[in-house]
Amino acid sequence: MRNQDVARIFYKIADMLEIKGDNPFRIRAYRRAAQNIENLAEDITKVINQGRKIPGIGQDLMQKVKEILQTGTLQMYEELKTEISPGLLDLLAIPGVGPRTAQIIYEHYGVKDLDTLERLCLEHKIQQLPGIKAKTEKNILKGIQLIKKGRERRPLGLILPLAEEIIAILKKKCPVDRIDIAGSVRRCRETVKDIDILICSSSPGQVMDVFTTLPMVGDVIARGKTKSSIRTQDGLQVDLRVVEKDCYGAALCYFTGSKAHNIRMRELALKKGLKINEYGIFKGNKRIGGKEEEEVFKAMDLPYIPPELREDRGEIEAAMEGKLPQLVTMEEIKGDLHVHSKYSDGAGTIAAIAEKAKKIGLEWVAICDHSRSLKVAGGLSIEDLKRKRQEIDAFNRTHADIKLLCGTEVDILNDGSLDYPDEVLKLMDFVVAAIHTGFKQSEATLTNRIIKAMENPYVHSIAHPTGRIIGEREAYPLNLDEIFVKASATGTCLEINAYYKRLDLNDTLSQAAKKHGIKFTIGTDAHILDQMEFLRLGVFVARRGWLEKGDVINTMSYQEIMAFLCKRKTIK
Ligand code: DGT
Ligand code: CA
Repeated sequence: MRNQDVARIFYKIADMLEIKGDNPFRIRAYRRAAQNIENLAEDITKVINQGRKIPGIGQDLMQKVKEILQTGTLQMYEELKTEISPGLLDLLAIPGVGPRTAQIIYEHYGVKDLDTLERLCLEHKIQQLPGIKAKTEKNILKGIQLIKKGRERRPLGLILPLAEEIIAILKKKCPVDRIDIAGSVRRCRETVKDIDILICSSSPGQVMDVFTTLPMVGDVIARGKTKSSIRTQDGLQVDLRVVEKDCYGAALCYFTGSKAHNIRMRELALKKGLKINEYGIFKGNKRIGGKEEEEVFKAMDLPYIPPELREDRGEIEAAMEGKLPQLVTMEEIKGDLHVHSKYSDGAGTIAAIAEKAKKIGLEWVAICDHSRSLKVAGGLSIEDLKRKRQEIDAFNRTHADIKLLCGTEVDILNDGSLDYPDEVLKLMDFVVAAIHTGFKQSEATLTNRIIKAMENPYVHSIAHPTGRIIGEREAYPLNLDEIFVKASATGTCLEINAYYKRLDLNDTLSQAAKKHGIKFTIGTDAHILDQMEFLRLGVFVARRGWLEKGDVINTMSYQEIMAFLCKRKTIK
């Protein structure tokens, strides 16, 4: 149980007592206790076990804290909950709704869900209630929208730059010994709930001042000595924890998670007679380490496990057996295998794409435009494609420091045939085939379309194989086992599309595909130059999928990849 969980129970009790019209002093005592527990610099269990006092918490409340720690809840809290209707409790959970307002709304409308309350606010029915001002109604609406937004998980590609910006400002404006992003952002999950940051500084007060007044702050949720939380104007929560130097590694491990990984690590520690938590590694009461993250793994005779693997998907077992993968790195990536140019619906000229690729540090880039039947996306006629081939050849003759591959993202038509004949595909350095139509077809039809495309000797890879779009569209139905078997048999690669809303294949499917010996292509699917910077997101997916350098053909030099792609073309 974390300090925050204990505090939450006390806050709820205060709200419920207020609804019941209890003694204001008693209500205030619970709120103050909740605040103090939240701001406690140490684990509350430890403080209680050592018989120490917590400011603002007398004997009676102390007894209640102990009961929560022992049983996970409080009898009095459970009883109160039965006295107050759940609908009313739900209303209380909305920021901007205090106990009095909740009660008035509930009495008049008996509101049970957010959508109904939102509708009532929009119809200005709430401000017609006695004692509720127009401003309160507006705040409630804001609160509902925040809750709704907060329920969503957001794409990493949008959140990571924000997290990096916050880190940069903190580094610039405060004395910083160490600072790291933790949580799901550090593990590079495709979507995240919030941003967790750890910092070690000689001036924590200053850190909190800067953090709570960052330009992107919408609301300050809490400001404490060791932890503060803000919500950005966009409704995203960011938690910042100040950590002592000696605990930094242990805290970073703990707050990086995942929770499932942490639980397994703690179990393993117990077996070894050790205890690990966010404050360090302990043997009995003796602290034996925790300054560096590596120490935590070392204490358990494990090699360092990269954050992307910490999901309890076999990484601890692999570490024990010395079988952790040597994950592919961004530095090893030499090229991007899917960029659109002005020839189809991209914004950049061939030269501008090449320039951007050079800036990113790439050696080569494959320009893959849409094929002729995809008219909405400016699909190329065969003549245009031939013209593009000539322009790229001319470019390559005059440029030594960056090379272009002439590619196409060829449509897999409804019957599984391809949108260009083989004689045309043959002219390309790289062919990635994709489904852009007929998403509503049956699993068998969609699977067969992809299988047929893989049987074509000129198709090197399948673009965004499952078609899902994060937060917008589910994957279409496919028999992936069959697809993996076929990809492996034909030597067809599968794409990890690095566009922030696609990330398809995803991490777990890439891990499964790798077991079939399949190789991967990473492509940003960039339609504007800046989107080429999404490349690292594809690498994150690859890393979370346990892929190594040899699994991803983007790690090949220009000569190597040209040789590899040519070989594939002559298989059949
Ligand atoms: P998210 O925010 O849902 O995208 O995912 P996380 O993993 O960032 O989750 P979050 O922000 O709730 O917590 C950050 C880390 O703190 C989490 O990865 C592991 C650690 N943590 C949180 N709650 C617990 C817990 O109850 N037990 C343990 N062992 N670790 C926890
Ligand atoms: Ca998080």
